[in-house]
Amino acid sequence: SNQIISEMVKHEETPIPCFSSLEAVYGDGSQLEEAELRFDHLNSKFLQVFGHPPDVFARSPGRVNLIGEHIDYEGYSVLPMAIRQDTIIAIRKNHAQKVLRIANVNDKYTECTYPVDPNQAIDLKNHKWGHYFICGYKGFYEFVKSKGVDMGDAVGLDVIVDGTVPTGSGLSSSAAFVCSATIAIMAAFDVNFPKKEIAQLTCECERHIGTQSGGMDQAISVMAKTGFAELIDFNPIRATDVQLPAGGTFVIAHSLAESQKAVTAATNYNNRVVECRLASSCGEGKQSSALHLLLGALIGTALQVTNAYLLNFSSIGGIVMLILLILEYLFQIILGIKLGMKQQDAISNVKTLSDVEGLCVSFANSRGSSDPVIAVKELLKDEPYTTEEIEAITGESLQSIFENSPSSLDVLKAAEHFKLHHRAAHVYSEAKRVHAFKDAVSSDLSDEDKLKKLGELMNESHYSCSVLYECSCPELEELVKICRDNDALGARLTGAGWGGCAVALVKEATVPQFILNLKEKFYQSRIDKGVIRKNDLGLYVFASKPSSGAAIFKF
Ligand code: NG1
Ligand code: MG
Repeated sequence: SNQIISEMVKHEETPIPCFSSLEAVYGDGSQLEEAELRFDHLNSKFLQVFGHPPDVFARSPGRVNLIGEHIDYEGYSVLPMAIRQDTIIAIRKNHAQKVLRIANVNDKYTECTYPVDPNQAIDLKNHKWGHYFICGYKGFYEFVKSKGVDMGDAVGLDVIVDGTVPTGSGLSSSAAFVCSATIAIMAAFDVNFPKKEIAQLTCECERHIGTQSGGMDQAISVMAKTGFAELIDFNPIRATDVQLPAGGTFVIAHSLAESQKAVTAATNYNNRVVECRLASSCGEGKQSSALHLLLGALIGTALQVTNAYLLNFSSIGGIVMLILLILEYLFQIILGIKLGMKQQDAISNVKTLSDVEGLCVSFANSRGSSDPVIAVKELLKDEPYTTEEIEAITGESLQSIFENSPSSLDVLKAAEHFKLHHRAAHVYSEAKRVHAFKDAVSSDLSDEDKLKKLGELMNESHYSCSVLYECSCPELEELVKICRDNDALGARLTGAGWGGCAVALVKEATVPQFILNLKEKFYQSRIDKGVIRKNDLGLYVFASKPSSGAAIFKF
């Protein structure tokens, strides 16, 4: 196992591989043929648009998340695998023209031009597909600057993009684009870095589009290995290979509802990030936090319960117990401060639900459990919190708490209330399911029993996403139900949700029949209505094997 560990470390420490032929990434089958066509086409399109061939290419894949949804930005591990669909970018430095020209092989995406200034602001109110390239561009310059590398004067870049990851589908077309852009820019400038640094860098890059992303998509896109799913840990980013049990296949199926996260961020994705932050911490460097929030909620709950007890004159023991708990809780904070932690530090260091897990666990422990979900149940009320209620607890206005985060302020504008209890309950329970999934894979159960267990965990994950996190939609609910009714061992939405794909775990031998059933029961009516074309079905429902990560090509 020492050898395995050292290989693991080596993998993350290695730079993005550079190949002079396609086989290393695309194998030698039909995928290779398809890739050869795409690279030829990119080359000739490049010549046609820019009048000369590209210097270098970079590719980065999309991903399907098997389990661990909406918890990466809360600091918890997730378990995705790369899919074969990817974004390929051809690039060349252009010293003659001080402009970034971003074209696409697909005419649907018209050429975008941007200035070469790495400090340019991205016009978020006016969303354009090329913005994703600029995410990589800005992030690249910030990164090299932080490393003390002098890039000299900015030069023009000629770029053509070819992406096959379906957009708005929860398969991370955005990360495939941002990662391939960043890596193409690196390759054009002839620099390379360890994969784990690029995973971190590309995660930060994508935040320039205005989503407060966690790092899952970029991490798997950069660090994936053929044949393995990866357990991705954060802070620091790490990838551990997960060999899935034999006999099972993951089938990806599109609900045909498109989820445009860059456009709906304020009400969907960023809203949940903000809710989690409020559930755990209200402070970006401010004196308000989880500690206040949990404490306020605790006292609130205690008073409520105490009132109830007093009303029916029973259970003096219950009151004593509650008072003890409050004292214990206060004691923890005071202890922290007495042990040398400044109050402000104790408070402002809490940003995510994983930061307060320790506190939750010790609270739960006092109740004879080690489950943070128990603490959430008792400390955060079931009903949504209003802004006024939260401000009463934190003693500070939400506007001022989030004053440095414009995208959070957009969330506050759009939100009526905050479902702290439900969101936190999802995050803590989902985090546990990821580890249960990983443990089942490496247990000594038979492959068949392992697959059964993985399927159950996927079903539980979907329930939690749908009911507690409310990131599903009617089309996904229908599709997941059809998957289960047709013998999937488990099925769930994948990616951010609110549309996009479901992933189903299916016994390998039954995959063709399963796909036929989905076609008949879900897609046929949509074909009849003209929503999709029959010939395109293969784009919307397909079996997927774990594919390889990002690469550079220089021929
Ligand atoms: P998708 O579905 O690819 O947009 C998003 C986030 C992930 C993760 C998932 C939910 C970005 C780039 N990606 O993925 O980090 O939070 O939602 O698990 O925002
Ligand atoms: Mg995305």
